[in-house]
Amino acid sequence: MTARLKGAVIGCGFFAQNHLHGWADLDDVEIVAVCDVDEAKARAAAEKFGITRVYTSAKTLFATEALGFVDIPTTMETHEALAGLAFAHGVPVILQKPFAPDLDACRRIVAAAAAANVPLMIHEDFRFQNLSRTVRKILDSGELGRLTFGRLSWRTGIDVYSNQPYLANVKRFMIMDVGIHLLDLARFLFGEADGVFCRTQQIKEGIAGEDAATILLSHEQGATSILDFSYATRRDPDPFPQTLGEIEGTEGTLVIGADQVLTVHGKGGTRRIAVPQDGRAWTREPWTQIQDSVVHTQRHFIDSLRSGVEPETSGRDSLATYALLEAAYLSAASGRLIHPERLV
Ligand code: NAD
Ligand code: 89V
Repeated sequence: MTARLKGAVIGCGFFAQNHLHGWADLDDVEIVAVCDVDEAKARAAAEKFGITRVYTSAKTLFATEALGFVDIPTTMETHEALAGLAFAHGVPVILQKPFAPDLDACRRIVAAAAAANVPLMIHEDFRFQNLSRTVRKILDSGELGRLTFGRLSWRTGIDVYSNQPYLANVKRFMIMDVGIHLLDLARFLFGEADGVFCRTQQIKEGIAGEDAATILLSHEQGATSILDFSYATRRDPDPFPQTLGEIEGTEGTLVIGADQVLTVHGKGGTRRIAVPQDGRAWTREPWTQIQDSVVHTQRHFIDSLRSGVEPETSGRDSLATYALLEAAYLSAASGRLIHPERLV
């Protein structure tokens, strides 16, 4: 049997609970320690997941433990310092999205990982959803022909502020929180983009940033895509957290409908595909789709460490996603079409 890879989790807050469940589902991984500056959160996680060692200082964690990797599901302003500590100890890192507050910080983290020769992956999970992988397979089959158009739509009215109160106070809110997932998914499905136009809106009163945005991308291989996303949409049923949309090619169309149902229309006719969920014991609606994808993201990270192959959403690769994010904010501020830096 393959030896279990020993890891630690730094940050035991809201979303880390999914990470801890996910690691527990991987037979070839063992989380040997947790760390949180809030000791009560670290202790609660350790107790719930049967983890023996608890730290309130990442410095002490790295000085004490021999780790095969570290998972950092903290918010982005802590990432550069925490990842830097891991690199100094030669420990591979998986960092939750958003990568860092701006592209320069992302670049510094990627450069530090490269200088230390330590693997770095961004936990960008939308592309690892069962739905996204099924769509990618259909595109790879060539059934739709050459892609001409795509729309990815993510609109909800859920009260995101109760689970993640810090989102009410951030100036760069919706593109950073959800747009980043769709920008990565657009790269995954339609390829790299060389033009970005964006309009943002602040619909809810009293928050610091935008809570809705629409982005138009021109892709190098010829398709146009539209990404529209909102936390201020009143809809019944509320599709949270599903990405809906459609993809058109010269030979057919794929519609991403509610409840993970795809309708594929091609030369051979029309068919419906119901994309299954994993059926894990700990996942709960409406979060199942995202919770499943957390485990797939973790699996990909561990497989890439074991094989020595750069992960899909490595730090280096993710620079291209963050270049699109910066271009979207610049476009929204200037009203202009922006040509982002080609970073991968
Ligand atoms: P949170 O505030 O609930 O949790 C962060 C935890 O990190 C807190 O417990 C905090 O005490 C701890 N922490 C902060 N600095 C630390 C340090 N230096 N050392 C140790 N612990 C430290 O945040 P959250 O809502 O769980 O969000 C975390 C990240 O997850 C965010 O970046 C968010 O965007 C992302 N997120 C991703 C998804 C997804 O689908 N991929 C969903 C929700 C949240
Ligand atoms: O990814 C996030 O941070 C969350 C979401 C609801 C999209 O999972 O806000």
